[in-house]
Amino acid sequence: MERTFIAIKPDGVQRNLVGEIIGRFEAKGFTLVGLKMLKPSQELAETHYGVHKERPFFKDLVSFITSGPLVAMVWEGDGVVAAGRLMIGATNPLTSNPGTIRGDFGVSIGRNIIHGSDAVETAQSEIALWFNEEELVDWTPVSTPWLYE
Ligand code: IDP
Ligand code: MG
Repeated sequence: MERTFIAIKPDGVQRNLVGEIIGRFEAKGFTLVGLKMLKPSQELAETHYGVHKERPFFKDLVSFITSGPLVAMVWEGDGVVAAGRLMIGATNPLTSNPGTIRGDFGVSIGRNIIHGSDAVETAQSEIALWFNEEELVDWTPVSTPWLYE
Protein backbone atom coordinates (compact mmCIF):
# COMPACT_ATOMS: atom_id res chain seq x y z
CA MET A 1 0.00 0.00 0.00
CA GLU A 2 1.16 3.54 -0.77
CA ARG A 3 2.30 5.75 2.10
CA THR A 4 2.81 9.51 2.47
CA PHE A 5 4.47 11.78 4.98
CA ILE A 6 2.21 14.47 6.46
CA ALA A 7 3.33 17.06 9.02
CA ILE A 8 1.11 19.51 10.88
CA LYS A 9 3.42 22.51 11.11
CA PRO A 10 3.87 24.56 14.31
CA ASP A 11 1.10 27.00 13.26
CA GLY A 12 -1.37 24.14 12.81
CA VAL A 13 -0.49 22.81 16.26
CA GLN A 14 -0.75 26.25 17.92
CA ARG A 15 -4.10 26.85 16.19
CA ASN A 16 -5.54 23.59 17.56
CA LEU A 17 -6.02 22.05 14.13
CA VAL A 18 -4.46 18.66 14.95
CA GLY A 19 -7.77 16.91 15.62
CA GLU A 20 -9.45 18.50 12.59
CA ILE A 21 -6.65 17.42 10.25
CA ILE A 22 -6.34 13.88 11.59
CA GLY A 23 -10.15 13.65 11.40
CA ARG A 24 -10.15 14.56 7.70
CA PHE A 25 -7.60 11.88 6.80
CA GLU A 26 -9.42 9.28 8.92
CA ALA A 27 -12.83 10.16 7.50
CA LYS A 28 -11.49 9.98 3.95
CA GLY A 29 -10.51 6.37 4.54
CA PHE A 30 -6.75 6.57 4.95
CA THR A 31 -4.92 4.63 7.64
CA LEU A 32 -2.61 6.18 10.23
CA VAL A 33 0.54 4.05 10.51
CA GLY A 34 2.93 6.48 12.25
CA LEU A 35 2.43 9.45 14.57
CA LYS A 36 4.63 11.55 16.81
CA MET A 37 5.02 15.08 18.11
CA LEU A 38 8.46 16.66 18.06
CA LYS A 39 10.39 19.87 17.81
CA PRO A 40 12.59 19.17 14.80
CA SER A 41 16.32 19.90 14.91
CA GLN A 42 17.91 22.43 12.61
CA GLU A 43 19.55 19.56 10.69
CA LEU A 44 16.28 17.65 10.23
CA ALA A 45 14.46 20.79 9.02
CA GLU A 46 17.27 21.73 6.62
CA THR A 47 17.38 18.21 5.17
CA HIS A 48 13.59 18.04 4.84
CA TYR A 49 13.47 21.36 2.95
CA GLY A 50 16.86 20.84 1.23
CA VAL A 51 15.33 21.25 -2.23
CA HIS A 52 14.54 24.88 -1.29
CA LYS A 53 17.94 25.79 0.17
CA GLU A 54 18.71 28.44 -2.46
CA ARG A 55 15.31 30.12 -2.11
CA PRO A 56 15.05 33.49 -0.33
CA PHE A 57 12.52 32.12 2.20
CA PHE A 58 14.66 29.11 3.21
CA LYS A 59 16.12 30.59 6.41
CA ASP A 60 12.74 31.80 7.70
CA LEU A 61 11.14 28.50 6.73
CA VAL A 62 13.69 26.46 8.69
CA SER A 63 13.51 28.77 11.67
CA PHE A 64 9.70 28.58 11.64
CA ILE A 65 9.56 24.80 11.32
CA THR A 66 12.02 24.36 14.22
CA SER A 67 10.23 26.95 16.38
CA GLY A 68 7.72 24.70 18.03
CA PRO A 69 6.30 21.23 18.12
CA LEU A 70 4.93 19.73 14.95
CA VAL A 71 2.95 16.54 14.44
CA ALA A 72 4.63 14.11 12.07
CA MET A 73 2.51 11.36 10.54
CA VAL A 74 2.55 8.59 7.99
CA TRP A 75 -0.76 7.82 6.27
CA GLU A 76 -1.42 4.78 4.10
CA GLY A 77 -3.92 4.00 1.34
CA ASP A 78 -4.41 3.68 -2.40
CA GLY A 79 -3.26 6.91 -4.04
CA VAL A 80 -2.65 8.59 -0.68
CA VAL A 81 0.25 10.76 -1.92
CA ALA A 82 -1.70 12.58 -4.63
CA ALA A 83 -4.99 12.55 -2.69
CA GLY A 84 -3.19 13.97 0.36
CA ARG A 85 -1.91 16.86 -1.76
CA LEU A 86 -5.46 17.51 -3.02
CA MET A 87 -6.80 17.50 0.55
CA ILE A 88 -4.03 19.94 1.61
CA GLY A 89 -4.54 22.38 -1.28
CA ALA A 90 -2.26 24.80 -3.11
CA THR A 91 0.84 26.21 -1.37
CA ASN A 92 -0.63 29.69 -0.95
CA PRO A 93 -3.73 29.41 1.27
CA LEU A 94 -5.25 32.50 -0.35
CA THR A 95 -5.53 30.59 -3.61
CA SER A 96 -6.11 27.08 -2.22
CA ASN A 97 -9.62 25.87 -2.97
CA PRO A 98 -12.22 26.05 -0.21
CA GLY A 99 -12.69 22.53 1.11
CA THR A 100 -8.94 21.97 1.28
CA ILE A 101 -7.08 22.25 4.59
CA ARG A 102 -5.08 25.33 3.55
CA GLY A 103 -8.10 26.79 1.74
CA ASP A 104 -10.31 26.44 4.80
CA PHE A 105 -7.86 27.48 7.53
CA GLY A 106 -5.04 29.68 6.22
CA VAL A 107 -4.27 33.13 4.83
CA SER A 108 -0.48 33.22 4.44
CA ILE A 109 2.06 31.20 2.45
CA GLY A 110 4.59 31.19 5.31
CA ARG A 111 1.91 29.86 7.71
CA ASN A 112 0.22 27.24 5.58
CA ILE A 113 -0.47 24.74 8.37
CA ILE A 114 0.55 21.45 6.85
CA HIS A 115 3.13 19.62 4.74
CA GLY A 116 2.47 16.64 2.47
CA SER A 117 4.87 14.70 0.26
CA ASP A 118 4.60 15.70 -3.41
CA ALA A 119 5.38 12.31 -5.06
CA VAL A 120 5.70 8.63 -4.17
CA GLU A 121 9.53 8.76 -4.23
CA THR A 122 9.60 11.95 -2.13
CA ALA A 123 7.24 10.26 0.33
CA GLN A 124 9.61 7.30 0.70
CA SER A 125 12.61 9.51 1.47
CA GLU A 126 10.65 11.81 3.81
CA ILE A 127 9.22 8.85 5.75
CA ALA A 128 12.75 7.43 6.12
CA LEU A 129 14.02 10.84 7.25
CA TRP A 130 11.38 11.39 9.94
CA PHE A 131 10.62 7.85 11.17
CA ASN A 132 12.49 4.71 12.20
CA GLU A 133 11.13 1.43 10.89
CA GLU A 134 9.99 0.44 14.45
CA GLU A 135 7.85 3.57 14.67
CA LEU A 136 5.69 2.48 11.73
CA VAL A 137 2.88 0.03 12.37
CA ASP A 138 1.55 -2.52 9.90
CA TRP A 139 -2.13 -3.06 10.59
CA THR A 140 -5.38 -3.56 8.72
CA PRO A 141 -8.43 -1.56 9.83
CA VAL A 142 -11.70 -3.52 10.07
CA SER A 143 -13.21 -0.97 7.65
CA THR A 144 -10.92 -2.05 4.78
CA PRO A 145 -13.51 -4.25 2.96
CA TRP A 146 -16.00 -1.36 3.22
CA LEU A 147 -13.52 1.07 1.63
CA TYR A 148 -12.05 -1.08 -1.15
CA GLU A 149 -13.92 -3.41 -3.52
P1 IDP B 1 4.32 22.82 -0.68
O1 IDP B 1 4.42 22.83 0.83
O2 IDP B 1 2.93 23.13 -1.14
O3 IDP B 1 4.90 21.57 -1.30
P2 IDP B 1 6.72 24.18 -1.65
O4 IDP B 1 6.79 25.05 -2.87
O5 IDP B 1 7.40 22.85 -1.68
O6 IDP B 1 5.19 24.06 -1.21
O7 IDP B 1 7.35 25.04 -0.47
C1 IDP B 1 7.61 24.45 0.79
C2 IDP B 1 7.15 25.39 1.88
O8 IDP B 1 7.94 26.57 1.84
C3 IDP B 1 5.71 25.89 1.74
O9 IDP B 1 4.76 24.99 2.27
C4 IDP B 1 5.76 27.17 2.53
O10 IDP B 1 5.69 26.90 3.92
C5 IDP B 1 7.15 27.69 2.20
N1 IDP B 1 7.13 28.61 1.07
C6 IDP B 1 7.04 28.32 -0.25
N2 IDP B 1 7.05 29.41 -1.01
C7 IDP B 1 7.17 30.46 -0.14
C8 IDP B 1 7.25 31.88 -0.31
O11 IDP B 1 7.20 32.41 -1.42
N3 IDP B 1 7.37 32.61 0.84
C9 IDP B 1 7.42 32.06 2.07
N4 IDP B 1 7.35 30.73 2.27
C10 IDP B 1 7.23 29.95 1.19
MG1 MG C 1 6.85 20.91 -1.54
